Amino acid sequence: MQLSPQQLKTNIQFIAQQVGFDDCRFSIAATSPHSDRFYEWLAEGTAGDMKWLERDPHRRVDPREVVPGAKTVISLALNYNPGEHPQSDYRIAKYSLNQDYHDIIDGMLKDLNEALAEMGGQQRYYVDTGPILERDFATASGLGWNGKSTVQIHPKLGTWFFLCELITTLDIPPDQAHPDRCGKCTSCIQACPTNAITSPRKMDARRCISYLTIEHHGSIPEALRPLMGDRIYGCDDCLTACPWNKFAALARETKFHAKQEIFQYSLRDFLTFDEKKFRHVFAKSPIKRIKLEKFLRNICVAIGNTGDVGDIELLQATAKQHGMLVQEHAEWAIKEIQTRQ
Ligand code: B12
Ligand code: SF4
Ligand code: SF4
Repeated sequence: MQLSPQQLKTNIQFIAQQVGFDDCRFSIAATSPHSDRFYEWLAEGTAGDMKWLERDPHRRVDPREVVPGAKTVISLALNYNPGEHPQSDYRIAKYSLNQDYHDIIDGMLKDLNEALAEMGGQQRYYVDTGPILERDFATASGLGWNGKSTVQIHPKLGTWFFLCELITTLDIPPDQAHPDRCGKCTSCIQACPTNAITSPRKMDARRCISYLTIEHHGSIPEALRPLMGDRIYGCDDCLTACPWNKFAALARETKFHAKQEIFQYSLRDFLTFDEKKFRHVFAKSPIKRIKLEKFLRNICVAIGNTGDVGDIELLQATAKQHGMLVQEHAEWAIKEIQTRQ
């Protein structure tokens, strides 16, 4: 029996919930209404080292370029709110306190894709790394709205959720877009330690601590280092500031709950990590993606901002043991500590 478009929709939403997603909504596979903003952003050079964003930008703004004959984008949300964790002398973004979301969500999308294929659809599915403006299509589907921080806000989940999507040839009735509920609030813009949100819904990624600690490969610009404080992987300040997180519940997926083991270590402990230890502690974590050198670079910046003379000997030893990148940041940290004294 042929299912009606509305029956297809109800079935897909039911399966998405069974697979574990927290929300599932639909938009028409068409050019993003904000594609101009994306081209502008690229042209201004604010994407920094993320040259992969410049590859085939027309594909990123139009899902029909990715799946010929695509009719619908299915946007899905997965809550990652990791809950409370012990105190530490550093900060790591909430999304990376346990297992890598790419691995978890990929399996969930695979299940959903199989179900859609049985309904007669052809799909491509993505989480994070695919050629699609995930937040624009989530906005179009009414899943939430792009806040002034540029982060997608969900009326129930707040900011703590991942996005992913399936681009499908199935023709499914679209949902209504969600109204923008930021109102006069500017908390996220004020909370940003590096002024990376240059105006509402516009960011200079080169100033964002998430970019500097994760995506940026080389030396961190000296002017920005003091503003990074104790943040060693990602940044949550513009998310934490958002009042829409007031009722955000803990993630159902326990693999996102804060892994207590990470908090056994201090910044000084991290500085002594070698390849083997780094790979062991961050085995399933997204943190392993930045590799040891960049991790140590970030640790040096945090110690430079928060450490004391007791850290100098260890920083000197670290500078001797590692390549130019770590050496330069360790020497900077020593100077910062000495200046503070
Ligand atoms: C590149 C990237 C980054 C870069 C650049 C961030 C950025 N703001 O663009 C860096 C490394 C800095 C980054 C940081 C983070 N990221 Co990131 N990132 C991406 C990625 C891969 C592409 C984003 C992109 O295309 N940017 C281009 C710019 C131009 O897009 P934009 O800022 O969203 O601007 C658009 C809209 O604002 C819109 N627009 C403009 N004006 C208006 C007006 C209205 C009314 C509306 C509706 C829209 C609108 O037009 C613009 C063009 O499309 C996406 C995954 C994906 N494939 O989409 C994940 C993604 C956005 N990141 C994610 C996360 C979790 C983060 C961090 C929270 C991680 C952390 N804790 O450290 C931070 C948040 C920082 C922030 N304030 O955005 C999640 C966000 C989930 C959510 N709820 O929004 C995503 C979707 C990954 C995922 N699959 O879950 N990220
Ligand atoms: S993630 Fe941090 S640095 Fe980046 S825009 Fe938000 S508050 Fe600013
Ligand atoms: S902090 Fe305020 S302005 Fe920023 S995204 Fe949340 S509601 Fe919107």
